[in-house]
Amino acid sequence: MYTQALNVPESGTAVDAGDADKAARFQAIVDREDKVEPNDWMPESYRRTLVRQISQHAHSEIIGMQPEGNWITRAPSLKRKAALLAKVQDEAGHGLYLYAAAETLGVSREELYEQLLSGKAKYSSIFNYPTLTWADIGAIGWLVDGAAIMNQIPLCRCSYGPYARAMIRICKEESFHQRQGYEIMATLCGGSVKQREMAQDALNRWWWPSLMMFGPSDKDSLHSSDTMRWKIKRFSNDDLRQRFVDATVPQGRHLGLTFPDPELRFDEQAGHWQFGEIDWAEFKRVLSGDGPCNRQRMQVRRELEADGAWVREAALVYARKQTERNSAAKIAAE
Ligand code: BYC
Repeated sequence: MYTQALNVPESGTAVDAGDADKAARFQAIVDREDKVEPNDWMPESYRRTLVRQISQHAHSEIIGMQPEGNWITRAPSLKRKAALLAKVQDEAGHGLYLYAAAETLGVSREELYEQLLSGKAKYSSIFNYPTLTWADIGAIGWLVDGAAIMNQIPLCRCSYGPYARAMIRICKEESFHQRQGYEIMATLCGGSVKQREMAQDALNRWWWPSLMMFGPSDKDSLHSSDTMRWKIKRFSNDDLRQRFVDATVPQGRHLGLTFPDPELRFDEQAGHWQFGEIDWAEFKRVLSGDGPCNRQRMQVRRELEADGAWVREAALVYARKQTERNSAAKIAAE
């Protein structure tokens, strides 16, 4: 397809076509909903945007293991422990598919890790909040994975093939995560007064940070116009945030919970739940590294990176020895 038309020198097209032609043909591919694949010609800005978004998404999955990992040893039953352990392992898997998708754009995994560890690359603001009680694990599943699904289902139709394909499996797993979170909340809400209070407290603390996951308001979003033109993003930050609120408020009310927003009300005419103003100063603070847990998250990540160094070294030495052994065997057989 596109690769054949533009990148394969024998066709002559790539050599002859000017950049403007290539860009127009690229946009035509995007507009007719074909997928762009790794060897296809793409504008440098498209490639850079994808590396930025996919790698930040991958970092979010990996850092996102920390707040939940905090409760694996303290889960209230064997069943809950097994489910949480599986969920945290799923997040690691998501991170790895996404790093692999980013690598198809010509960036190495080491570079991406380095960008995370140096603070150059962001990860989702939501993972800079602490998990204080078991109910937080329910709230994360219900709200954080719920927000993730709302944002990520449209990414299954993203114009870049490897990212779109990775998202299909990720979304299936996120749906299961969301359900297990809601089920934890439902169990707590059907329990003792103390358990209900714990669920309400978790909702109070996670509600606003969950709304911030969708990013700045449309008027302040830096990248949306490009990413929507390129069909990386299909809906704006504010549209997705509204969809999330509309889907989630009835779920919370069904559990008998209240939302920490005095301005929340259903607008019959618009058919949407209206909500109050997000604290954008807090959002900016968290993004700039000054949230409740930013330092702790990065310190843990750095320690894990250092602790794992011997595994990476051992794997490289083993791979080198295997190659040497194979070539020695080949020479002997000749
Ligand atoms: N947190 O122009 P904008 C998960 C940054 S993983 C931090 O609107 P864009 C899960 C943004 O990067 C959840 N930074 O950007 C895991 C940009 O900064 P740079 C992660 C944020 O890219 C484990 C600047 O603000 N999901 O669900 O068009 C367990 C301007 O924003 C945030 C993804 O990564 C934020 N909340 O839109 C459970 C999904 N918001 O890069 C669950 C893929 C914005 O210029 N990503 N920024 O330095 C996306 O869909 C988009 O990148 C975003 C932002 C909607 C997040």
